[in-house]
Amino acid sequence: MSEIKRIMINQLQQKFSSNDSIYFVEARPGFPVIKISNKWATASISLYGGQLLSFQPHSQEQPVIWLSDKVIFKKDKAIRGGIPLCWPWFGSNEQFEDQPAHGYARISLWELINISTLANGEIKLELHMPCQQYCQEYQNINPSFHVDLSISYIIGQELAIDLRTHNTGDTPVILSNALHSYFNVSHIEDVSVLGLDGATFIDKLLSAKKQIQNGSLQIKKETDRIYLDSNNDIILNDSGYKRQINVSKKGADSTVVWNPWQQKSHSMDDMSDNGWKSMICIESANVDINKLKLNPGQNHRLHTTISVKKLVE
Ligand code: TA6
Repeated sequence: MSEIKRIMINQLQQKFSSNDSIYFVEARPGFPVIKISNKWATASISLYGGQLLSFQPHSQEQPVIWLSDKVIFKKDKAIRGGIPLCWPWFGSNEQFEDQPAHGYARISLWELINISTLANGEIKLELHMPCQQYCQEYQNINPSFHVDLSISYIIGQELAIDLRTHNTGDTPVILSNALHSYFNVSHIEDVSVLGLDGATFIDKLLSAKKQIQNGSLQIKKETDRIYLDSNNDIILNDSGYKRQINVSKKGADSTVVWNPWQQKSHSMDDMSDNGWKSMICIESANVDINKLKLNPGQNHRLHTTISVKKLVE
């Protein structure tokens, strides 16, 4: 690890040592991770990607958020699992094909700005994405794009996330964003997704054909769907873990549902061959027809709250 990276950890420890609910580790040299443990839950957040890696309320025997057991921490590579931040585009960049998939927020090094303890013992963490490498490169090819990004996490009985985008430039910008949340499940065939009934979705595996969701969604094969104008709470019923994960959202008009299934799992170097069986992505997003247009000075907040309760059979 470079000396600069070692200093970073020491500086973080010193700057935020007053809060005894947090400490810092390195996922591997140069990849600082904030570990949180309070009266409600344990969690961890990677400064690389600015993303949450884990969340487990003390009430839960199993983690709520899934992280690959073959996760790779490597520069320019997104972390497989947790809640990667897709921004300022989703999927490939239609205008600049050589740009990284899902944008550059999830492969940038973020700064920890503040940690505070709220009245009921929840821990709030505020992070900011400085415009470095990828961001600067993107501004070089897209000079009118001057947009600032920050995120806050509140770790409590629930997990609350606010992804805030601010157009600091002098021209309108169009962008997409998503909290690409990986949820930990007992077995993909034991879960049911509610809250999408009647929504129009794009099936990315069927040449983006649009269809209407009928009732709840069960996953029986590779699934990659973008639900449009979908801002209901999404409920993930897991009969194996006898729990219900509720994903409520504001400022997120799309919902993305993804499971790679067996063959695609096998093709990914950072996912075990059986990884697909214990995860499902339910993403709070603004993509496709729900893309965002931000005028100069305008802010946007994508909010999601993740909560867990016993499944009522
Ligand atoms: O959110 C679903 C999706 O867009 C899928 O198409 C798949 O590519 C997934 O994201 C994971 O993308 P990643 O770049 O993290 O491998």
